[in-house]
Amino acid sequence: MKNKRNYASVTVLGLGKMGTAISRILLKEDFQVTTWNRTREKSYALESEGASSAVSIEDAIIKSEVIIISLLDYPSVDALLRPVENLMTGKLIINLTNGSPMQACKTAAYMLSAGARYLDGGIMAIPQMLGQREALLLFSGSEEAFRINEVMLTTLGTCKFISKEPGLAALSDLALLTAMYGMYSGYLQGVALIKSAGISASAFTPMATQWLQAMSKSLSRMSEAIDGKTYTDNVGASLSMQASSFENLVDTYQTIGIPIDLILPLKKYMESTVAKGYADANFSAVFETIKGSRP
Ligand code: FVH
Repeated sequence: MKNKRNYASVTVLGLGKMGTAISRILLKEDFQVTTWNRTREKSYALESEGASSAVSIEDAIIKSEVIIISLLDYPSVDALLRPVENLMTGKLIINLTNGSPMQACKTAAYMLSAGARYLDGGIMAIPQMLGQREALLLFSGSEEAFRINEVMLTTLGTCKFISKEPGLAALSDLALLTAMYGMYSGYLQGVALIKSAGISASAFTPMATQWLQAMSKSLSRMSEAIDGKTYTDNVGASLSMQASSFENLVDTYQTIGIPIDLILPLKKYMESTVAKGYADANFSAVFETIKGSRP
């Protein structure tokens, strides 16, 4: 096992819910943690747990070789760090702020030109999950910096290096969030239907969980069908059948008078995929209608 403490101190910029959770885990793992937050009061609790609060952003950067950033958004990161670029030489910047791939690439470029190494990260976890294996952290940028700091980063969760291309952790993060929002919107739409019959969300949820867990197993088969364009192999539920039964779903919501806006767009995509000749394919063929111009 590599030594976790191969540098004196880690600085955490941003003590929102996530930055506070990150600092707390690093403290528990015996790292020397320096913190900085725009609103000073948020650092008091961590001070009593052993963190040292920087008196200024300059002080926060000077104190450590490794700077972890967890701010609300990239404009806040840029506004904070652009004026102190001259202090970045030799530092490793690990930016865990959520953003777009374009923002990540832009920030990587100015950090590199300021003489820093840059790792962009996406956290696929809520603060309460941090420090557990279920928390997934995605990284892109300097692979060397990732490998050197992997032991420290792994104290936060399961870490995966995606690519040297700095924007790809952010892109992967957004793709995973897309999948999560699809699940949440389907769940909420289903709750709206079930509650119209006086059945509680709590009674519905164990059934929904069992169903979604079972169906999540089909994702790997879908991925194979998409990558290999083998949409008609081993079809258990044809797209034309699913497009037909989707009518029942729409009819029921409309009759009861519940808006179906969250999932109604699927109807159009299923129908146009069938019209393209994929009637006998499985559901993954809808990808052929939603994909961009890239293969
Ligand atoms: N919380 C979560 O579940 C998700 C999990 C996945 C990753 N996200 C991203 O993590 C970033 C931080 O999220 P957060 O939950 O910690 O957010 P807040 O609790 O709202 O804290 C925001 C911090 O950002 C500071 N801040 C905001 N604007 C500025 C600014 N212009 N200059 C300097 N600092 C700024 C704010 O400071 P203050 O309000 O306490 O003074 C907080 O430290 C985020 O990208 C999530 O998408 C979290």
